[in-house]
Amino acid sequence: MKLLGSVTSPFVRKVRIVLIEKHIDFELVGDAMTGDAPLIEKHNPLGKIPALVLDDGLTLFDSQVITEYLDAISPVGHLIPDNPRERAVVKRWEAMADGILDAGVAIVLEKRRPETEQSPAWMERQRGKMERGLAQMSKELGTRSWCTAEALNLSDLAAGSLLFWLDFRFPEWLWRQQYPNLNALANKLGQRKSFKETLPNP
Ligand SMILES: N[C@@H](CCC(=O)N[C@@H](CS)C(=O)NCC(=O)O)C(=O)O
Repeated sequence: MKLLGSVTSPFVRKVRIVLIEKHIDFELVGDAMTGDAPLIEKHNPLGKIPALVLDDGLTLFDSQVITEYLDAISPVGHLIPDNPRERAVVKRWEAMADGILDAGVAIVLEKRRPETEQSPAWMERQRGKMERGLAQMSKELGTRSWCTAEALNLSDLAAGSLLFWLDFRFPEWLWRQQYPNLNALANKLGQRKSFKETLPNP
């Protein structure tokens, strides 16, 4: 299977981390967004990365569909619980982390527009989603070792993809000091092979 993406996208990183954690072979096509007619548009009409092209040609998107599929095709390192409520709680964490990323990506893109066309009020609204989302994550993590269970699962991997992306794109945000429990979680995740092998600046 081929993963279409870029090395800096946090959504692509989450999928790469899941692939590595589950020992699934894949080929990363890291320039799927570049050029006038980016490759991604041939595979995902929405023009967003990641997209996973399966060996039979079916393309899967978005990242939450892909992570669920990957967990289902291999029993190795089960990442999404079978119990409906536990499953929903894990998926909710993934939605929360991805939602914070959506707001963050929107701010990054807005800042790339000419300054006169930027909307400070709109960016402030996105920032509010990020601030509230991170506060909620910290509150729900509390003193636990992992986000939702006694062992690592998809909720932790999604949270980690978000947290390291904050370091990368919002270095001025001292979230590690603000939320020591999220800092401890990130430090623990950062030791894993899957995170070490997917750094945005290898
Ligand atoms: N909900 C999507 C979000 C993906 C996304 O926003 N990817 C960004 C890159 S980080 C993108 O492709 N943006 C291009 C665009 O929106 O046109 C997912 O989880 O896969």
